[in-house]
Amino acid sequence: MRAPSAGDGRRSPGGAAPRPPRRERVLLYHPNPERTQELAGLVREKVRRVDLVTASTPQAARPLVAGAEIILGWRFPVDLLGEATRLRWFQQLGAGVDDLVGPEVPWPAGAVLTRVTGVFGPWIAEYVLGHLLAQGQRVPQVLAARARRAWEPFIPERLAGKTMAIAGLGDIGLAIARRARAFGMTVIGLRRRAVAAGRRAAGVVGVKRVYGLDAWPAMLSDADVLVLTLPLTPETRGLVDAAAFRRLKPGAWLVNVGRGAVLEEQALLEALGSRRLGGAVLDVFWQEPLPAEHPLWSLPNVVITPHVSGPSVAPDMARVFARNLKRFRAGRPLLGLVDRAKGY
Ligand code: OXD
Repeated sequence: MRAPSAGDGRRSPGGAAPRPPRRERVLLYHPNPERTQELAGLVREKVRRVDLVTASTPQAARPLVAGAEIILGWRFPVDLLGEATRLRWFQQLGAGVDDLVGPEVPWPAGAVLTRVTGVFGPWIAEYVLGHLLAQGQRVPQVLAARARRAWEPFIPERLAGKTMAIAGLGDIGLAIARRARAFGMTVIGLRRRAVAAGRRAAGVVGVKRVYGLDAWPAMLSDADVLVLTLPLTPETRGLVDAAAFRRLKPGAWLVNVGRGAVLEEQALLEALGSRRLGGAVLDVFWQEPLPAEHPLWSLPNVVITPHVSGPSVAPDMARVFARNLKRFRAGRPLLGLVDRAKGY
């Protein structure tokens, strides 16, 4: 799919003076007003010839939507899309687009959707490896002992020699795979289509075996750590269910940096409660913020972080937008183009 050309600076039909270049109307929406203003400042610095307006609430966005040709958005109130009659391009300010792709989302005809790719891999890989190392080095126990001034020797657990199964081998999954290999782990993984044993898929480097969705439970019995980076689609919703937990090596760890609903909530609670699962590091949830009364908070073998593994920091987002805007203006394919039918 190509971006609709913006037709910059063309000569007027009579061959006279060139028309002044167009200025795109851009609406920047982020629910956090400070983040909105920080990003708006950087966009104005980096990008010339845009009329940028900002909003942080649906009420503030409503009168601005109809004029917007481009929306830069995070947690955008999707029902307003029905009023975005001039919209040609929506740049999601994050990796996931599950809130924007359902059949109920009123997309204006001809508008394209892009997401951020190629930015979050290094962040999320440090999150995953950092938390796994912290568990192996017993950091919570060390801090607790330190608070008591207690000298309590123990043998740390190493990552080397263990197997990490990564469900989702996009740019984020592959960034995690590279770091895991550097720590001496064996990496196996899941992507939509399997790769025959002994063969390599283009771009999938350092992954010993790649399973497809149809045969993925087979990879679980080898996994010491299961990492989920999957987007939420009808195919992945509830994919990790009670049967999947039963297949995992007893005592395996789970890390979820994709979407909460890829996990079946009750099955996860049971697997953690019974210690079938050694523990979990969770950055994404069925509902965010995770309600204070949620039973996960009271399980000792769970690390809970508030959706911070791959932050959309303003300098990165401004760079992604500036790069894609150049392509948009030139009518070239946009980076991170989403196939709304597939859902990613
Ligand atoms: C996401 C993100 O999509 O944080 O969850 O980018």
